[in-house]
Amino acid sequence: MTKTALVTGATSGIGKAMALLLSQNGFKVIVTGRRQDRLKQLADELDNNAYPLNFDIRDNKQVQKAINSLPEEWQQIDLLINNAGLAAGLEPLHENLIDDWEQMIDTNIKGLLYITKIVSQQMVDRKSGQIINVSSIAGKEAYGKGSVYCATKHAVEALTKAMRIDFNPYNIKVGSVSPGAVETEFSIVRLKDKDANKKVYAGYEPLTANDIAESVLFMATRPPHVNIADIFILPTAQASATVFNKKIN
Ligand code: NDP
Ligand code: 8X3
Repeated sequence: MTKTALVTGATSGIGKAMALLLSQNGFKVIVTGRRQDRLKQLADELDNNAYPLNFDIRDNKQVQKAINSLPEEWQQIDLLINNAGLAAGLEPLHENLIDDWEQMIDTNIKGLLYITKIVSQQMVDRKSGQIINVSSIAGKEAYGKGSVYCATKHAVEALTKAMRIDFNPYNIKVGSVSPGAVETEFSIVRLKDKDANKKVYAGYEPLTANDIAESVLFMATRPPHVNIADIFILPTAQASATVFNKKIN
């Protein structure tokens, strides 16, 4: 039977790559994000196998309205991928903008919770389903100038572990994928600089969004008795959050 995946943050980067790869591998995909034009373009690209849902994940009312608006044939969600997220700012804590804190906490933690609550309810009722949270190396290490982003991803790690326990009686698989540096729009958003990628990824080969999508596809296609709890994936040139083998002339 065709499975339906819901990928949050599918307008760009890792989420978009996951939506494309899952679709190529037989999943129907609900794609979400704030940028309506990109959602429409992606849904067109995926033909009839995608359904666009346009909402800001920080607003629980919008999340509820969007999920409740799904047509009948899209209502059963077998796989939820909590990918929407961001880092905002890269400064020591005392220099951070409070607005950046709010945006990261509201998106990476509260947004993930809002959509998980409504989608997990149907999985609990059916006693089946899978949830994959996109964590980060920042969920495993804390680094300077990244305090609140690291805190949000540490929260994602804690939520993943607790959700696996809460949903254990209901046959729901819960796991995470935890990437190191992936070249997407992440650094452009974080540094509020359209040329950020030229600096951040200079001198080494970062991961691509598709590298992460391949790991997620693997997790999503294991047999029923296998739950991959976490895939921690780094560029070969990256040894920790701050140690890179950079070749810069
Ligand atoms: P991108 O900036 O390319 O993509 C982020 C996605 O999140 C976009 O689709 C964006 O959609 C969506 N999003 C952000 N805020 C909201 C919101 N308020 N409501 C709905 N959607 C939102 O970055 P990545 O693809 O790199 O990031 C995806 C995930 O991967 C994030 O959780 C990030 O923390 C994590 N990650 C990234 C790494 C990296 O090095 N790139 C490494 C480890 C983890 P839109 O703007 O249209 O709303
Ligand atoms: C993104 C990777 O190292 O910028 O989660 O925190 S890092």
